[in-house]
Amino acid sequence: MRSRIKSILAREILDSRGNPTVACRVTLTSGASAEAKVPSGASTGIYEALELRDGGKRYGGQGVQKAVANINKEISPVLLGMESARHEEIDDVMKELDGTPNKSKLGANALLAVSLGTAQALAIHRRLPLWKSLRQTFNFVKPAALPIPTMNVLNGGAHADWVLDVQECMIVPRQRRMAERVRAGAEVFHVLKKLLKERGAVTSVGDEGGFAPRLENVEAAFDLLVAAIKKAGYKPGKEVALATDVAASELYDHKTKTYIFRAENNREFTVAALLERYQTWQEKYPLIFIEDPFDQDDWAAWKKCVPVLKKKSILVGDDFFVTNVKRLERGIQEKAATAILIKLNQIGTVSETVDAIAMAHHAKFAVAVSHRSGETADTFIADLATACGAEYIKTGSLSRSERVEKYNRLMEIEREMER
Ligand code: 2PG
Ligand code: MG
Repeated sequence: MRSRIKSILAREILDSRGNPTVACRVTLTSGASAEAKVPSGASTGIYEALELRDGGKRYGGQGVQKAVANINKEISPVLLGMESARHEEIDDVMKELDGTPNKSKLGANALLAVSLGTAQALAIHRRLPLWKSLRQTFNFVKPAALPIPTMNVLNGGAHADWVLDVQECMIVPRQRRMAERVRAGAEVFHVLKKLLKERGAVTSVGDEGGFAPRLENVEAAFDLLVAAIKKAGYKPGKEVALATDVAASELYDHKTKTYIFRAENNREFTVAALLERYQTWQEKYPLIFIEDPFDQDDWAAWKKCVPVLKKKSILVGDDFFVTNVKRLERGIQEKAATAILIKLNQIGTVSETVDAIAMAHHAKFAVAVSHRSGETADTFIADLATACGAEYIKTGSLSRSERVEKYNRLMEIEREMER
């Protein structure tokens, strides 16, 4: 009785890029109260749920006053008095109120703020760590476990003015303990900075806290990472592997049906040529994770290449699946990928996110829970990744607080799990 929703109050805040986003405080009848903050992407997939922006002059059109008003005036009155532990019901009521397939009436940013805030307030009410409370509320296929982090230490693509064609070059520390993974990641990150300085390259960081130097090509980026891993005293592959987010929807030319690497003098790749390049990467580097290797609509390419590439790497659908069970179901049926990237704001509620995770795990797909390039101090994804036993978490580099806070939370969860 004491965990019913007593009040919901949203406001406009800024994300890590200085753009407005939605924050929402949910207070329960017990007095438990939490404020959730919603992230925002830059390389957004075309099938993502809609992020409602105001348009007009304020904040260059990026304001979220409409989404905030939708929470305070439309959603809040309907949810007051509802039992916070019945999370699916709450999400269903919001979906019905919105009534559109992509949450374009009220905004996925509005729905998600309420959904996240409810889960966080309930955890406080239960006096449980969030990951434990999530396990009480939802059914997960796998036991709770800490994920392996994929850390984006070299940024490119839309996140770093196209200094590099692939959006993210990541290191993947595979130590037994989370604290050791974080330490290995940070040590490699610092050695990488030294190596860049020695070459006279810039060491300023991109949106996700990774370095954004202009490098000759993607291979040069991987070479640098392997050198940094070795110099930091780790074995490439066994102790620290590599991952990449090609974000290929951003490279795809719909007219010519080719992939254009603009930082490499507009080099054009057919699917066959791109596949060959990926295979060379797999031979040369310990590349265990390739995200969005092909365009979000290029099902033929995914289907053709995944059987070839899956022996050495997991093939992760981000823009391809957009955390959407309909797209994921097709992907599973057609064996078009082997893993899914999970982003809460691609779909807009916690329940639907959990549904996508469950479908993936049932199909033996790997799950990588992910941040967005525009982030906040909210660390919900660290708890979600642990609660669902996600194989991976992708939450940026070892700098910028909005990234590092997730790692700090994961190390805290490790201690909570040992208690
Ligand atoms: C991605 C994400 C996060 P964005 O493509 O995987 O790294 O970027 O949030 O800009 O979509
Ligand atoms: Mg991606």
